[in-house]
Amino acid sequence: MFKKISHIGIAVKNIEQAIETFSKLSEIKDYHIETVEEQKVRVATFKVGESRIELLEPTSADSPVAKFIEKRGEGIHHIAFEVENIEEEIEKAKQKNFQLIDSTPRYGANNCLIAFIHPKSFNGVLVELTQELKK
Ligand code: CMX
Repeated sequence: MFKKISHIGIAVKNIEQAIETFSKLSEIKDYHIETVEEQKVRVATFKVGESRIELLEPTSADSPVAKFIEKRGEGIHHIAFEVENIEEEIEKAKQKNFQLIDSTPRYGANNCLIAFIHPKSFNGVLVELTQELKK
């Protein structure tokens, strides 16, 4: 079962500019940036209460986020739900015939294991399952 909304990922062309805009709008000044090589993105994370906003800038032309921006423009890219045990949730989603993009978890931003479910499986919304790793 999903525990909470972990974060919303937003595809942006220019992360510095998006950070400035989101800081101005939210009045949240704290954030951190990291690069997730495997996903070919630079991620700026803002903590907003119990959840986060992740601004995603592609690091190469073949990044999934670059393709998304090319096809659909900037905007909401995915919703991530926190789960207790990602492998169990992947198995359950498979058994319920959801189309898994990742059938084994990968490493994502913010010290998490992640796995994506195809937007065709859920009304055009790309879903990320995420399990926080203990620090
Ligand atoms: N949300 C909603 N729809 C999306 C989408 C998204 N994020 N990305 C693509 N689509 C749509 C496409 O527009 C396309 O729609 P149409 O069929 O109507 O044209 C459809 O999904 C299928 O696209 P596709 O050609 O099969 O596949 P793409 O090459 O566009 O890849 C996807 C789509 C979701 C499989 C790919 O982006 C993927 O594997 N994503 C998971 C990894 C990822 O997104 N990583 C970046 C974030 C990492 C992080 O947060 O750490």
